Amino acid sequence: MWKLNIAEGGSSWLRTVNNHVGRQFWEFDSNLGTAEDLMEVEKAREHFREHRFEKKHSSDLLMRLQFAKENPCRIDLPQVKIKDTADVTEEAVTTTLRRAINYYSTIQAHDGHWSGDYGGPMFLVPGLVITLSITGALNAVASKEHQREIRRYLYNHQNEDGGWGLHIEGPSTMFGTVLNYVTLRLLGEGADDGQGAMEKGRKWILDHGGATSITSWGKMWLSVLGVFEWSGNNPLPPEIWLLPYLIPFHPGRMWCHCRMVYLPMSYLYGKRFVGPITPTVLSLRKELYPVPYDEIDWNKARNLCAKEDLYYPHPLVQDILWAALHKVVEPILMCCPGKRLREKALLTAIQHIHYEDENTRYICIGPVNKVLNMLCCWVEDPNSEAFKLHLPRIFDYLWLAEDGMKMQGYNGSQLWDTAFAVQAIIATDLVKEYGSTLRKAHEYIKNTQVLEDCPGNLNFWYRHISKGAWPFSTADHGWPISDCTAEGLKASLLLSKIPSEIVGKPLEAKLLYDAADVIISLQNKDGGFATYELTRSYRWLELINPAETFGDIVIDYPYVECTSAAIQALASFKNLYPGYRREDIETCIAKAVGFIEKIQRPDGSWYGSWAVCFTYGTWFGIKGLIAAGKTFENCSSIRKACDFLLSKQLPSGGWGESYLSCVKKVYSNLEGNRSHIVNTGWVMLALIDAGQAERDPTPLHCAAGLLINSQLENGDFPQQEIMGVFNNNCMISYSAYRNIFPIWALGEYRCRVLQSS
Ligand code: LAN
Repeated sequence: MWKLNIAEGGSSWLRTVNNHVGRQFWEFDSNLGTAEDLMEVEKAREHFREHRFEKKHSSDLLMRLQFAKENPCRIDLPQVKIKDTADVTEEAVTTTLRRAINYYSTIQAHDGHWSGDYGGPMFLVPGLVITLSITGALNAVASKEHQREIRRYLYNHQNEDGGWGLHIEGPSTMFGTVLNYVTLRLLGEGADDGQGAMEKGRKWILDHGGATSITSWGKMWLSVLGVFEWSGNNPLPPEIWLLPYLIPFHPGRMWCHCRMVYLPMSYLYGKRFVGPITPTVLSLRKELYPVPYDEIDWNKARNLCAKEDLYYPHPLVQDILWAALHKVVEPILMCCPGKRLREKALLTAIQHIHYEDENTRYICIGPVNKVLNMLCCWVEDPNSEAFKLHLPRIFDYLWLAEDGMKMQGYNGSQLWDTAFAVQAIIATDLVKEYGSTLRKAHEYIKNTQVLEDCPGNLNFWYRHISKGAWPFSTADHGWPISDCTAEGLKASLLLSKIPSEIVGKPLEAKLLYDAADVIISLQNKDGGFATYELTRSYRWLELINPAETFGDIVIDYPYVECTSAAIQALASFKNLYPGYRREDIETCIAKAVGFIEKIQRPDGSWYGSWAVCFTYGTWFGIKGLIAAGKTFENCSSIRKACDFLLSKQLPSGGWGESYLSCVKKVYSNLEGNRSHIVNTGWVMLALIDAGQAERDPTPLHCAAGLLINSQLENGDFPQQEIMGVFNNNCMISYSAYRNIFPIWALGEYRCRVLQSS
């Protein structure tokens, strides 16, 4: 049976700064599990499969089954059902909360964090499988059980029309379909699998024009595999790294995710690297195109993109730029004397790749550059230590649920979820009852702060400071993020106000100061906060975004979420430590408030970039302004925002926002006007903060009733539609939100609406 391991190393090739705290990976052990356990797992899988077209999001049941066995939950409290808003009493809410936190405590890992499924995107497994096949490491790294679970996942997420989407809930795209089809083939599936799935997938591809119209990232993957020609790619010259930093499009000025993904891509492009041509590769050349491979017009293929994939169409300047590079510059760089420059550029690129690997303990900033960097290390030297150091870190990205094994969007969301969970539990005012849960979470937060900057000259490596920051996942990952630092600091400060006999010793003041320093250092001139770094270049750079499926990737833009989180953290910090950098903090908050007000939309909402969408952004907008001391009465932004939120309440009493809100940038209800407990939680939190209870508590009572009625028999909450997003167009799962936000919202409701009325 499969087992989730927590905070374990297990390979001499693993490096760690904190004894692997937060590390999570699944392992198969055939000796584990009773027949009954296995049957339960099988039942969950079967249930998912049967309903896979209606309910595309799995419920993270395998982890839940394991924890339920390890920490049995005593629930002696009866489930509460509300028939009428008059039934929403303090007792009903408190019972619901106790049942919810009892349950949520049972799925806390022993190192204090909450694990969970951070899947969603459907283009990550292919990168891994292609890399492992090329390097010949597939069978050595992925056991047959791993491969079976990956295949299960791919089959489970094939759409009814035979294609695969960009993410689990999305319609079929060429990018998703070709890559997942190829992946199944590399995992040993025949072109005709006997069930018709492969045929249907191939039909989708051919009906939509064939693999020449895959997106640019797809072209790159197919090229390294050997089923697409490099001449059918737009150029990604590594020489860009040799340009002076003064130039606005220097990679050092780009968003770190963009920079870190295009870095290894440019290495592979510069080398025109192609893996071994195997019989499967040769066969794929026939399967993926409606015309013979030799007759494909590769020059034309450079700019093809299926309409299903096109979110960000190339502007004309881009096409001109690529054509010039392709036709004029590349030919020079590919032969003497231009070749010398190419060699130098490749050396610079691989140097930056090694720096990134070393300083993330071979986890890398994300799943895309993880596998690309690993491939580059192998291309540089197949016997290198670097390649071996990469291998065990693959498992940090793999997650298993009843829908199969997936590659996650990060090596987890450990710190982020834990910081929110702490705030949620504290908001219920049931702190004494859940002291041990909070104490463990506190340990996790303390153990996960980043204590050092990256080594060397930070400017040379284009890195911001990290010392004192919190990452999104684990200390070993270590990339600092503005709002993760803010949420980590907020949670630490709240915990420091609770007696240490209950929650353990608080973080030393020095470390809190470091965190405040990091936050202040991340403010842009306009007052806003971006994600990992300062905004280093101009918005017009988006013109050269070559990724047709993603928007807003080229620079690190300022966001309402990050800016609001920074205000909240600095405001609580100032309350507790009024002596430290007081003026800086006050100016910082004032400027941040100005930024938030400036980016509010005319309808009163804020666009949330990292979760769905206007409910999320508006929650942050309101919360930031309130934390800075604004009120409903004295701030028209808050009044407008509340009107906006109230206007979207559904007859059921909840809110339910579709991922289409993010894509179209227009508020969109879920299909059938269904409500969603996570959106409902955010809106309740926003309205309670803005004093809705004193004006008219009815909308809050209705929403609370809905949350109470949604609770499951065991105290858990149901997994509904996917709620995370990045780059406007790709969705990502936040599996802990279904527990965190109902608890947080009902907690605030209990203390600030019911108890104060
Ligand atoms: C994340 C995850 C965390 C997230 C929050 C902290 C929640 C957010 O408030 C700020 C942005 C951030 C850090 C974020 C940015 C984009 C990421 C890194 C991701 C959504 C996880 C995966 C995604 C990454 C870009 C995926 C790889 C794809 C590319 C287009 C490079």
